[in-house]
Amino acid sequence: MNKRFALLAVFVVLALVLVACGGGETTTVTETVEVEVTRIVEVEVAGAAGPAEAITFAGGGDTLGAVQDRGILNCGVSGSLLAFSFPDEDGVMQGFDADYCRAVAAATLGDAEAVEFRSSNASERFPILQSGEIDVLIRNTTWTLSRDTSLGFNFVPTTFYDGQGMLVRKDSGITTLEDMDGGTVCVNAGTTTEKNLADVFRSRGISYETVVFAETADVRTAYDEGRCDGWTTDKSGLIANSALLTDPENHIILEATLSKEPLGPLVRHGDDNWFDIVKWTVNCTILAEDLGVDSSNVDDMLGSDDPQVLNLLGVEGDLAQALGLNNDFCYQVIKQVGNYEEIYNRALGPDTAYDVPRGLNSLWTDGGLLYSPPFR
Ligand SMILES: N[C@@H](CCC(=O)N[C@@H](CS)C(=O)NCC(=O)O)C(=O)O
Repeated sequence: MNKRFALLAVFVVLALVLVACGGGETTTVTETVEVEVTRIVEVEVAGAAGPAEAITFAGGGDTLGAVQDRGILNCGVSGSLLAFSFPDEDGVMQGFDADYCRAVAAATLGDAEAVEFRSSNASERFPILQSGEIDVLIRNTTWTLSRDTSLGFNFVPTTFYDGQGMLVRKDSGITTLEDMDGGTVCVNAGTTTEKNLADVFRSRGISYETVVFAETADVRTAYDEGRCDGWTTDKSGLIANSALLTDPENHIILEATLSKEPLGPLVRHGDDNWFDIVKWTVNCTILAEDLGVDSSNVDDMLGSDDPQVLNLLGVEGDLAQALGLNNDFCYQVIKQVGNYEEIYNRALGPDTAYDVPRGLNSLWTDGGLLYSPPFR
């Protein structure tokens, strides 16, 4: 038991006043949750629509110590987004985001399966991270300025570069956003999606009405039943979700991309060490792909002649000690979960129903945006 940060299981009633994603609106959320509190930090949140409000959240402290004492990583996911986090027929959470939860567990606990997945809709996801109910949120969440600052989070390097798209029925005759003038659009509440839709349609002079739901299943049903002309969200979400429509082949995603949606893990403000750990876990998966290290050859790679590989896998040096981790943390990630390419392909690659081209999610050497700083 870490004496410095002995954990207390307490009931905390939190009245959180949050700036809705993208700013401009405020949402009042009252939550009663059981949380493990290491230290309480008071922060001022400057809401876009009013004076600064005080929120209390379980920030700071020793998240690594808490995770290791617990022996389990509490990881927030969507839980209802195919390819990213969705339970399989045995109830096991699968997908790209779920595997990044496993990567953090492998790095910090040496066991990729030591994860408690906490499902959340778009509006719940931030309160459960602020309250300490989860240690990290890995839930197709877009890195924005307001989330990175006033909401009190730190985003690690992006794991999936996405953009907002629009799904329409093939027989609707709609081929451009302008064709949607006067129409209706189905959208998820509490997302960047709502705000981007308003910005793009206003700037292009397109009039429209929204039909808004908290749960994606309700958005999908409404669109499927013809209550909306279009359904807008991250393109990855449209690709995955459209598989659940009654007639998936009768719909198309328009060419237009309405926004940039850099998706990736985030942690609370106030614990730089934990921020570094999640950040270098992601970097480990990217650099491993870059150096040709994967789960099938990682044991052989322990005998590599390449000093970069030896540093990455912790065979030489003691870089991981500065993170408070074992020197083999990245070895464990690659051995148990795989490098970026393996994680991507398992969820979205050519052998899946989605077959999403890597595009911006290629390594920098292949014209993409994935680039890990050195393990030095
Ligand atoms: N990336 C956007 C949108 C994220 C989002 O919540 N998308 C919906 C539609 S794909 C979703 O994840 N739904 C699954 C769920 O509600 O669990 C954001 O961060 O605001």
